[in-house]
Amino acid sequence: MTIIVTGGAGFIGSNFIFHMLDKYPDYRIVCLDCLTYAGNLSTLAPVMENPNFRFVKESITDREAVYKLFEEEHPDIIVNFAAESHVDRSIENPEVFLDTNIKGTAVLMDACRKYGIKRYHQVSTDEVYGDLPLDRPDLFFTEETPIHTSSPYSSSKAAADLLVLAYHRTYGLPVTISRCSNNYGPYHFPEKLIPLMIANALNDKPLPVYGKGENVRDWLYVEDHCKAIDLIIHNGRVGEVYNIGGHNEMTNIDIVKIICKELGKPESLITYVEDRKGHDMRYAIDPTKIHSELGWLPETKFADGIKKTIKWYLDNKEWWETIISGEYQNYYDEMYGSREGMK
Ligand code: NAD
Ligand code: TDX
Repeated sequence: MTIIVTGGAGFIGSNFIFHMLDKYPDYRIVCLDCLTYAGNLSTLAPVMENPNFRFVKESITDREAVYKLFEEEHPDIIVNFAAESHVDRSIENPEVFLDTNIKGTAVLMDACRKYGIKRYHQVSTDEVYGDLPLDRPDLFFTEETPIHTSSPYSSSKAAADLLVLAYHRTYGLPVTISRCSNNYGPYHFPEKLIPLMIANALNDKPLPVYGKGENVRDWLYVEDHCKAIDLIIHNGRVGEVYNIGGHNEMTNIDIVKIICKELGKPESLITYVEDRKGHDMRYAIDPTKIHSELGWLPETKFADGIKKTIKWYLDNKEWWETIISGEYQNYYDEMYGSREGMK
């Protein structure tokens, strides 16, 4: 079995590669990643010497390079993690999101049509459903919830999902889609809420909470997401969408306070800043389908997962300190420097 994992030098893709190489020692895993600011080759250092692993530095938007890779590897399965993934960046500059997230998905599926494939799996997000109101805790996203996006990021992911379903109906491509809630865990890029707060708290820097911090996200430990995708590519029904989430809703402010407490840092570091434009209020997944069809359930409780995650950031300071000391600093200054409260 040969699996091409795109975006495998990023947060979830790298965790997925580790999971697959560990669980299936006879599988060949090929990582296709062009190493944007979010891709980090040092993350893959533990598997670089593994004879069942190959890294290829190309973009999923490069048709020639993608076709060449298919000719060389004859993959059975494609798992597409490669994407521009940060909502705030999409608000500043949508174009690259359209290019990678939509065109890149089409190029990969064209290669699947041309060379034949057992399964194309699209890693999508709960953000394609838009948001839920805070005063309706009885509402959850199901696979039938209409697509209703808020940001250029979620719109580009939704467009890709629609293309994937269209390639299934029009060309009979054997596809599956998973829509997961917010992940956390090792190798999470420090622009995202949890690692950003851990890094800032450790450096005694302000902790920028957007708006009132009352927005709700449904957090899932990254390993549980990887296990769900593993189940879907092996046992999921072709043409189907599977929601992934563990009923672990928390407000942003509660998350930041937990991080302060775990690190022994004062809550006075918390700084309320200008809100994200179009900020989604609440995400909450109903995972009934993946549970009843594939037997998936999350294994890591948030109380344990956040401790493991914080320990990982403490034990791997070099990984994130290298990131935040480089080009990322310009991004941080641009994104936060002008926000009231952070000047
Ligand atoms: P990430 O930003 O950490 O990693 C993205 C990876 O894709 C990087 O290694 C980057 O170099 C690579 N990449 C970007 N453009 C590329 C291109 N044109 N060609 C090849 N590689 C390219 O993202 P992540 O958080 O690991 O998310 C992975 C996937 O999961 C994304 O599709 C995202 O939409 C989805 N997702 C993420 C979350 C989350 O909470 N992080 C939740 C649900 C779904
Ligand atoms: O500095 C911050 N302050 C803050 O209050 C940052 C970076 C975020 N936030 C808030 C915004 C959100 O309500 O925290 C929440 C989480 O923000 P992000 O970590 O940027 O994640 P989110 O926007 O929820 O999107 C994530 O989950 C769905 C991923 O980045 C997406 O790729 C995924 O599809």
